[in-house]
Amino acid sequence: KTCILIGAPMDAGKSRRGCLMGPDAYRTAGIGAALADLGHQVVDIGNVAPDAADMHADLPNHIHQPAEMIGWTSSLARAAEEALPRGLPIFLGGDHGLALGSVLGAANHAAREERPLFVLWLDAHTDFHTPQSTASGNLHGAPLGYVTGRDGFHGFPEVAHPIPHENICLLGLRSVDPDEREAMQATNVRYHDMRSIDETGIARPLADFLADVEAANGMLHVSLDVDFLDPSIAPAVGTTVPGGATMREGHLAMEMICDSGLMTSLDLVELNPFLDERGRTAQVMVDLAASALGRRVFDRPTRAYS
Ligand code: DIR
Ligand code: MN
Ligand code: MN
Ligand code: MN
Repeated sequence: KTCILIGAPMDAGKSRRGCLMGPDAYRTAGIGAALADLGHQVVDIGNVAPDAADMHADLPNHIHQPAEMIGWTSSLARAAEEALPRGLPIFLGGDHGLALGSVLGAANHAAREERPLFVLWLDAHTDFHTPQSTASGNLHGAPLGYVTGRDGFHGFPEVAHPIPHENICLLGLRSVDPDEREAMQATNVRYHDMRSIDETGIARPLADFLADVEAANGMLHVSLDVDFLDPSIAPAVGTTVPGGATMREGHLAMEMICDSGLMTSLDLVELNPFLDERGRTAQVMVDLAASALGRRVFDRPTRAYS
């Protein structure tokens, strides 16, 4: 594959600073070499900047950096649309606000290809807010609200191809705000909290989802939030929540994604290198990306989950 690294040094999706150092932390941790060692062609296009944009008077006052969020959304959607015809874009975040743009661009590309887009969201949080429902004002908690076409994203690029709820699968949930919970429970989004992963394992819901992506000839965008993982193995994130995915659950999910051959774009988000020692969490994220792109101990004769 051709892996296209796209740096998104964005911090606008929340108040705590540091995620803007993420792209360079991933580069320093060797993401390029790790993917090249797996036989991929790696193109690093460097860092994207936000478009100039104005805030919109209809957005609530408590929204953090609204103009920057609008500008990042349009520039990253364009970056996604430019990269997807040439290879597999990997967005090096930056906070999860980058996914308003990366998923919007992937949805526009999939529509052009006349294929459905599916989204796998690996996160402690549902990120299903609207600008009106978010209490924090941090739009890193709103990308799934935006790309599914929820109302209230005034001034943001139009979502011409909203992702159908049934094309979305979330794994790892354990911190869901009341408004998001009500809104999500009213949909047929496939949301799996940590209890459900404890009960069934992570392989079963993921295998079911991947089988549906394949049956629909879908494209698959994977959005990996650092806080999907347990803070004991991935501490460098501003919103740690105890009780997250283990290292083995993370790698199993990534290896299954690789076996499926379905992933067409990937976000690595919410890494805050300022909260870490010696780039430990960046290294974990690079290793997970490598598993999603072919690193393994032994090959499997058939898919382990079929
Ligand atoms: C929280 C945090 N639900 C909010 N969201 C995060 O501010 O809306 N998403 N951290 O990954
Ligand atoms: Mn998130
Ligand atoms: Mn999160
Ligand atoms: Mn409007």
